[in-house]
Amino acid sequence: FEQIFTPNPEAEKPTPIRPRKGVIIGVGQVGMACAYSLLIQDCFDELILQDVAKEKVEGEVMDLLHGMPFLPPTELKGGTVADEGKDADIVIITAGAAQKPGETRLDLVGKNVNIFRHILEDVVKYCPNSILLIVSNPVDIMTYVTLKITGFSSSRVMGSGTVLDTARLRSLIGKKLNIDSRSVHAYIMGEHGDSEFPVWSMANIGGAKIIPETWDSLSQNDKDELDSLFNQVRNAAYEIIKLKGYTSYAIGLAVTDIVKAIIRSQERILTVSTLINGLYGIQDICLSIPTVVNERGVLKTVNLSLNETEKNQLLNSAKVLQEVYEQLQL
Ligand code: 6V0
Repeated sequence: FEQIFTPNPEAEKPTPIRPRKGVIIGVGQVGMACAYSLLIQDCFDELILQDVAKEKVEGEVMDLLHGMPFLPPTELKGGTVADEGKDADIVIITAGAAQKPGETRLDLVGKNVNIFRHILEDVVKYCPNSILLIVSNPVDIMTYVTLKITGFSSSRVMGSGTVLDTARLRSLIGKKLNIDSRSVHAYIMGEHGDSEFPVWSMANIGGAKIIPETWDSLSQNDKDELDSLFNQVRNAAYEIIKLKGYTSYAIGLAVTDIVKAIIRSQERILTVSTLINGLYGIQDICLSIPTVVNERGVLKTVNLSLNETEKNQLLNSAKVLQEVYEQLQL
């Protein structure tokens, strides 16, 4: 192809502006939904796909490369953190066993801890300054495991936590009230799993509280409707897995939102899973609390005035996770 261009002999070496480099480890359903979303939203200059299934990586890279003329440029390659992915800014881990119909997220712990041990050794060695974004389930446990194995500062290790569940809740409320879900402000906090809970006391639409006074002051009909919305959120993964075998698109978009908050230093408030030490009396547990995320990673958590029920729900999530930690041998 030499005849296509006339090189400028005086062209200097590329300027030292560092390209923004990301690695996705695990290119199954979730990893590829993340890759696609990250590419179309122009998040990285370089994106590396890593998986033990080498042929799958090769096929996925080929498939996506053929779409690059339709997209902003990203250098997309297969590789590992030890070669093409060395010194990445963000390493996203979606590798591991996924839930099968009927399995809870906590059922996956043993399998995924072993996979993580193997993966993290190289991450520490070759990407020592990266921010780690954990997606594999059970995500709060895997975030904690990652912190312990890597010894990274807690600002540089976060899990996707309840970012997806929060989006599910906002989307369902928006649909019910016929309001753009971006104008619905509501959080799911706690474990990304069965003990998660909605922070109804703070939920509002354009400043109007969904619960104007207390839960007890609501009519039974309203209570039932809110309970039903939350149950749809909590059971969403089970439902989707039953119907299509896995969940992918929404988590891909959620991960992209977190990556943008980091790479563009947006100071977004997101319910990522982070290490909590002291807040609400919780010690040494990773779970989701609204958190400010920027280029440094986890910058600070938002102090919400939770009501008694919500505080107890948060403590219950912490207890559920603590019980799993006690069985882990790290
Ligand atoms: P999948 O489609 O089975 O993909 C998993 C991939 O991991 C496969 O391609 C494997 O080859 C790969 N893998 C396994 N071991 C390694 C290793 N040592 N190094 C590199 N790659 C490896 O699963 P799927 O993509 O559906 O799910 C991945 C994980 O994401 C599971 O743990 C899910 O439970 C979890 N999810 C988390 C969500 C969240 O909100 N945090 C949402 C959805 C799924």
